Formats: sequence, C-alpha cells, structure tokens
Amino acid sequence: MKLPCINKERLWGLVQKLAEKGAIAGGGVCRLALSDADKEGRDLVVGWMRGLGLTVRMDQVGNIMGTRPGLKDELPVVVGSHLDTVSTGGLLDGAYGVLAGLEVVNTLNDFNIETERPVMVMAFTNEEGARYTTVMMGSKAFCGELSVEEVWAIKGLDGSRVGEELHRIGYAGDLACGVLRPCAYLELHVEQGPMLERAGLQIGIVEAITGVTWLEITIRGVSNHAGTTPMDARHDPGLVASRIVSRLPELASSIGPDQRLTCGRFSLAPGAVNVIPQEAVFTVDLRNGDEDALQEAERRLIQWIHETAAQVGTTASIRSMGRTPPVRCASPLVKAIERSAKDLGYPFLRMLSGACHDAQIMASVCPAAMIFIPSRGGISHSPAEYSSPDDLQRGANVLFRAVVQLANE
Ligand code: HGY
Ligand code: MN
Ligand code: MN
Repeated sequence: MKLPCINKERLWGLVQKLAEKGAIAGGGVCRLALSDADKEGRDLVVGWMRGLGLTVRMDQVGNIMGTRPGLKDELPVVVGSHLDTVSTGGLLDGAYGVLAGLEVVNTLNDFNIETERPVMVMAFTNEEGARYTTVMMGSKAFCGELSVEEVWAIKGLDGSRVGEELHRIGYAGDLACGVLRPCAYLELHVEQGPMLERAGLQIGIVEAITGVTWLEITIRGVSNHAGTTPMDARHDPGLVASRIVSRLPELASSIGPDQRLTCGRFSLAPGAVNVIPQEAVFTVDLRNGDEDALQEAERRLIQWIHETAAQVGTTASIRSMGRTPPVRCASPLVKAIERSAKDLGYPFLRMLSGACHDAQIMASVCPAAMIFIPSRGGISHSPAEYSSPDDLQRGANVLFRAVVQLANE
C-alpha cells in the first residue's frame, strides 16, 4: 500500500501552539508535572484528541490515552511520550512524540486508512522528574512498578503531593492503572544529543536505552569561623563534595566511553560567606547502557564518597532517588522502523539512547522501541532545543509507517 506523508505544516503548527503553554523567555517551555502550565498543555492535547474522534481516557495517575478504533477489538499499538518538561525545557522533548502521534491519527483519518488493531496516543505523567523526582512516574504506574497509592503520596521539591495536585488540575482519572496492555509501544523523540547531526544522518533507530541512577549525597562536617579556623583544623563538607564532583570525569573514564556522571544540584549550608559549611548536599546522575558497568560505577562512586569524607573527618550519607535499568528495544519493532526508514530513503543510524524514556518502562509489559531525529547542536533540556520542520516530518513519516505495519500485522 502506497502510504501518504504526514502534514509537515500541521505538525509544526501543533508544536508551536503547545509551546505557548508554559512559555518562558528565550523561546523555551516550563511545564512542570501537574503544574497549571502542565494542565493547560494537557487540556489542549485532550481537546485535539477529541477533535480527531479519539476516545479519551485518563487513568488514576493522570496518564492520558486517546484511542482510534481498529477493525478488530484487539490490543492497541500505542505511540506516546510526555508533555511535562524540565524547568528550562525546549519545545520538543516529549511533546514531539505525543503530537506526532496525533498527526499519525490525523493522516489515517485524512486518507480513510483503517487498521486491524486500534491505535492509541499516550501522554505519560511526570516523565522528567523535575518537580516530583520519581522519573517516568506515569509509565511506572501504568506498568505496575508503582502503585497508585505510592504515586499519590509522592512529595514534590515544592512540598506538594502528587495526589492532591492531580485532583486540583482535574487529571485524577477513573481508569485503574495497568489494566490496559498494548501489543506494542513506539516513542518518537528528539535525540537530545549530537550523534545524528555529527554523522549527517536523518533517523536514529534506538537499539537500547541507557540505565539511570540518581543519588543524593549529604556530607556532614563541623561548621566554624572562616577566619579563625586554621586550614589543618577543618572538617569542611564543602571541600569533600567539591573533591568528589571534580573527580567524576576520572571515574567515568575508568568505567568506559559510554559512562556518564553528572552533578546537577549542589548546595552548602548554612551558606554564609564567612562560615565553614555544616553540610553539603549534591546529586549525581549515573548512566550506562550496560547494567554491569552501571553497577560498577555505582559501587566505585559510593566507595570514593566514603573514603573522601573520612579523609577530613566528615561523614557521608547517600540516598537513592531512583534507579531504572538499561533495556534493549524489541527487535521486531526495530526491524519495522528500519523497513520504514528504508522505504522512505532516509539514512539512519542504529544507536543507544543516552536519555532515559518512558519506552524503557513500557518494555517491561510489551515490545517497545524508539525513533530519533537530530537535535541541532545536540542541545536539549534548554530553550535552544531545535529540530527543523523537515526533521519533524521525517520522524513522523517513519512513525506513521511503522504504526501502519504493526497495526496490521
Ligand atoms: O533525564 C532524562 O534522560 C530524560 O530527559 N528524562
Ligand atoms: Mn523526554
Ligand atoms: Mn527530558
């Protein structure tokens, strides 16, 4: 069957319209999970889903599902991603995958293409973990990794509770989590890195998605006067934390080229100019596509932390903020994506995702895979995040063909 291409202008228009919700200076977006801006974005997308004739349901943690019926009442092919962003987000991270799903449905409707299986477009709650630090929270509840009670009780960095915020914005749905099981899950996403652009290729076919561990480390020492305390008489937690963070690149290279270590948050208390800190609190984001390597990085970092703290008579405590193991994408789906890219004549790269995604959680309940398009300058989690309308169209064309293949198998 000769398949049409998706409508580039219409997709670009959806991206621009959604980007008005939570717009920030510099052309970026801030739609923290369950915030008013997130609600505005959700309401807009739900309205578009209904306009496309989709049956829209919300589950108890606010995951949004819009379903186009198939000729048979079978498990759906799901295309999804997330609408929440980090506080300095771009237009595309998450939003692109959901809006491209709407464009796939719009194109099926335009050309009266029926599919054997239903096609469902999904938007998961709180993928980013920017306000509630449980990353991929909605997909973890959808897949049964977290109970609804656990999710509702989660407290945000601003002291709010997920359950209360879900009810406040009207997205505590009636559908129990985990009752629906897709036959396949596809996620279209911007690469958020430089690999495709460097290689001059147009499509990324994701073979594996990195594992991620978030640690919060607290170093406690002895607060004292900055002027009267000799340098050899200090138990300075700020010094310890700085030594650990400055050695992260060394630890990463000792594990291997795929290891990533990032300190994203660093604070000292009491935070006065002339006071040796009492406490240093910082985070480390550890990533690797290989489970054994990720565990070795965790082990070595934890050992370093305790050794470094002891050197100056301070103590360290380490709290896990969550851990998601790496996954391999389902090869039948990877092959379907590759067939689509080849049919379209788009040069592609099989690759690892350095970012984590809802797809790696969905892989626990159904075959899952991802499609990437290039990110200009490899930039993401920034207002400078950009991919061209042509790139957006190419990714959505590959998604469209893969969905038609899988929904008719
Ligand atoms: O952190 C990540 O990799 C994703 O963007 N949430
Ligand atoms: Mn994302
Ligand atoms: Mn992200």
